[in-house]
Amino acid sequence: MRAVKSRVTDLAIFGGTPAFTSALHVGRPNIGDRQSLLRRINDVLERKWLTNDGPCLKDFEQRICELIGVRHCVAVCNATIGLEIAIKALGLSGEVILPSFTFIASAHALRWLGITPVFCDIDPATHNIDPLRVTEMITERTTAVIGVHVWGRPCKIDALVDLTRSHELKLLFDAAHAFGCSYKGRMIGSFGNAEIFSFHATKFINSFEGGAIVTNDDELAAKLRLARNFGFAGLDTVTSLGTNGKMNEVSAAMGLTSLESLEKFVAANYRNYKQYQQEIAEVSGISILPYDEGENCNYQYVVLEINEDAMGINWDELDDILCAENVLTRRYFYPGCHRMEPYRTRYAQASLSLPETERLAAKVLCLPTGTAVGQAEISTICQIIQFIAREGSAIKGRMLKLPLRHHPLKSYFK
Ligand code: T4K
Repeated sequence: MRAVKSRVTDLAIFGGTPAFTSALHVGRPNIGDRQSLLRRINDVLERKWLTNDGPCLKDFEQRICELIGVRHCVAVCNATIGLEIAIKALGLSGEVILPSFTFIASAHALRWLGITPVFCDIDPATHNIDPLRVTEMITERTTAVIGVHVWGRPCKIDALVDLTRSHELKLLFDAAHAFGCSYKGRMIGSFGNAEIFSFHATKFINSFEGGAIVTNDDELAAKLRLARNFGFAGLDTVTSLGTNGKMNEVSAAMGLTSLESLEKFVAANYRNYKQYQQEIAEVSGISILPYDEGENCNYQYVVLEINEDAMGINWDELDDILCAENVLTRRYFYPGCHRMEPYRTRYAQASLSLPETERLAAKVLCLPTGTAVGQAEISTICQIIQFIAREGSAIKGRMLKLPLRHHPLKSYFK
């Protein structure tokens, strides 16, 4: 077989031909059975019941309760609104502790409600909030901790439950990545006061846009349902403050259709993860974040950690090189929420207490996976990575001379 790249100048970043003619994305949506989706949408149109507690929504919520083994599922228009509704319904105020190594929505949901996010460092082995560090961040203003199950790998839930219980704090989980995953054999979704899933287009189960708050607390669930629908308790009775967090019927139809293909999507993600793992295993300077195969897992992120000393180039350079080949890797969650506005200006000292977050954010890259990526494409990506690792120092030398980097996503945001 002809090598994908045999000379450094074959790399597209140095003028060679890109390995792929069209872009491979991280987060390309999985599409379930089209006929099934179109049938459902047709039914929605026939019923002329497009939103507000429709039959698709009820069915979707019921299916999630069964799958997760949780009493209540309140589906919402996206996970960010889901977080906001849950935060409000739990009466959080003052300060809430959460990791900085997460998508910005986790922090924004708090700040949007006038609550101060207090960023806590992570355990570099798990990429999740470090319970030992949480204790140090608790003050008299702290009302809750939000754990984020980053990449679908569960937080140290037992430790977080113990410490929030002993300090009488609420415990929420941002489970945006963790639908279909388990912790000690129990499905994510039934821990803490509530957990929030995302069904955004880029998630392995999607409802175009969407999310769900799940809880075993009956009283909280009733509050969440009211809050999702402006606080309406009857046709013309509003009993509390609320917002519009409703999921529409077409989204719920897509969610139901996605759920039907859940096993197929997980199988594709697992196959991709194992192939990347095998083909990158021998590459020095790169490791793939492992998943606990003894648990349920959605394998929706393939996460690389790059060791610059061993590889010769850093994660940002690898990102640029792969993007030039049309492999649109993502640097999630660089540079960390604390280095983004409005937090960067308000908490200028935050990085001092977040050394692990800073180190990790500058070495993590996510690779394309999901049903849109095939075995041949992964082989090509791995061959390019192997080549880059072999030629690391020669590539580094040339990169330094480049006048301009060609990252399509980075230039889009400039
Ligand atoms: N908490 C956590 C821990 C989260 O990760 C997220 C969201 C949330 C809370 C909030 O959930 P939602 O409110 O969104 O339900 C993406 C997603 O937009 C975001 O939902 C997700 N996390 C985050 C990790 O990733 P971006 O900025 O990378 O999205 P975007 O639009 O650049 O999409 C990524 C790639 O996917 C693109 O290169 C193209 C491809 N794509 C995207 C869409 C939307 C497609 O091929 N088709 C599509 O329809 O944030």
